[in-house]
Amino acid sequence: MFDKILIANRGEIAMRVIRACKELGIPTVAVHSTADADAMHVRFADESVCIGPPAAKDSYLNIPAILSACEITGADAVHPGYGFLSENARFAEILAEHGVQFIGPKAEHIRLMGDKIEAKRTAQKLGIPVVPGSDGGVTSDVEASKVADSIGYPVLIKAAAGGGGRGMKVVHSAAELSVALATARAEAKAAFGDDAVYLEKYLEKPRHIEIQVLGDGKGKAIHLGERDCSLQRRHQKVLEESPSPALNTQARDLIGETVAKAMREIGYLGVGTVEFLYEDGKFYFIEMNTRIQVEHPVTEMITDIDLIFEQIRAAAGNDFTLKQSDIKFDGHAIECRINAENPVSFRPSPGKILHYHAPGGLGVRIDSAVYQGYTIPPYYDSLVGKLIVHGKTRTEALMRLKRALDEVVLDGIETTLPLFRALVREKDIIDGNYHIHWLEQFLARGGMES
Ligand code: MV4
Repeated sequence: MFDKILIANRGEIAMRVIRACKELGIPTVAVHSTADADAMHVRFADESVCIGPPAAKDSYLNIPAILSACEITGADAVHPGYGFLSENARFAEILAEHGVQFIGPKAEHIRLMGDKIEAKRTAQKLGIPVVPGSDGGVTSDVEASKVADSIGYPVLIKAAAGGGGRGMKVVHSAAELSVALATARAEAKAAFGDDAVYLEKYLEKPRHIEIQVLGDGKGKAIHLGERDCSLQRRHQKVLEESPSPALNTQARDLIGETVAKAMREIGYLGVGTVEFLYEDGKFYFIEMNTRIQVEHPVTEMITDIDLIFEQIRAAAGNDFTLKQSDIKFDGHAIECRINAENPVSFRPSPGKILHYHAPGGLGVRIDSAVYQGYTIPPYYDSLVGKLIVHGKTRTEALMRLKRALDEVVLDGIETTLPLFRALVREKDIIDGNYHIHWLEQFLARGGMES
């Protein structure tokens, strides 16, 4: 195992990694910007190093500063959390060149999945179902219109270097195609420095269902079921749950085993998430994320597997002890992302937390890094904490969520708590009857005002 782990992140995920390290008996190093001197991860780590000014590009994205912090403290591994440098293949390589282990997948797999065209091609080759579309990138109008005619309109233009919803364009008819293609290409070039785009059949009302995988990097891999993350706003997930209300055991086992087999074939190391759109009983691969995700706790709650622990074990080169048959799915979990935002306008609301009371009781988990008196700085994302509930059934989990939401006290800033208090009372949510556009439609019809 590692002698000392440096956490190249902040907020609740830094706390989550510190907790796993404490249980493993591994000392930790926090890094922080000048704006985060009072942050909880700095207090809970064994050591801390200030790595730069508030702007992320000068601190949490500052590779030389993070390397120096490893050197100064003698850390032999870095956990990147999510966001920041977590999917930066070059960072993983630079650490390796300095004798520091990146806690994440092999650099080649990070790079492969970062290119959405290559990722899709690889997925298809590995037997994972993909969205019908162009075979790789499209370069000419003629090629694009051939593909579009064969799959049928509407089609979606996506950027190879995009992902997470950035650089997409829906095209409804042949007449719009040429202009849309030129625009998408120009926008991709400006945003990512890469104008490669590809075409897909546009799915109108799918769900977003993702499969959690875990591999040892030596050809063993398992899946840990799915998370339904269909409730999103502007490509930001708002509420996630597992199991998905849309799947049965047979559908889960089939897609899970397909994905796990693919991960065995490429020798995937550590945790990963394979994202699908799910419509009319069929799965369509869209992307793979090569990092731990914000919503990983819902999987932890129903499998009783510590994903950060497994990630660290795998990165240290340990052989797999888990078998697919060891994985049992127990009950139902739901996560709410509580953001420091106005619940109607979603404008960020940083500031001082005047009163804080966390909910508790059976089946309630909070992953957060705030405390009463803490001032949320304006420089980073607005996630304040995650409320995760677990119950024997979905009904029980929802009941528990409603109860826990009413227990939270978080004063001094605006939060998205009122949104969740409204959502748990919506018939479609109670029935599990929603898709990727449901939340934006709910907000557009004034669901929060009425
Ligand atoms: C799609 C799609 C419909 N059809 N692809 C958006 C984020 C990126 N990961 C993929 N996205 C989509 N890809 C096809 N062929 C609709 C979306 C999409 C979406 C996907 C998941 C969750 C929320 C979404 C919101 C809008 C659009």
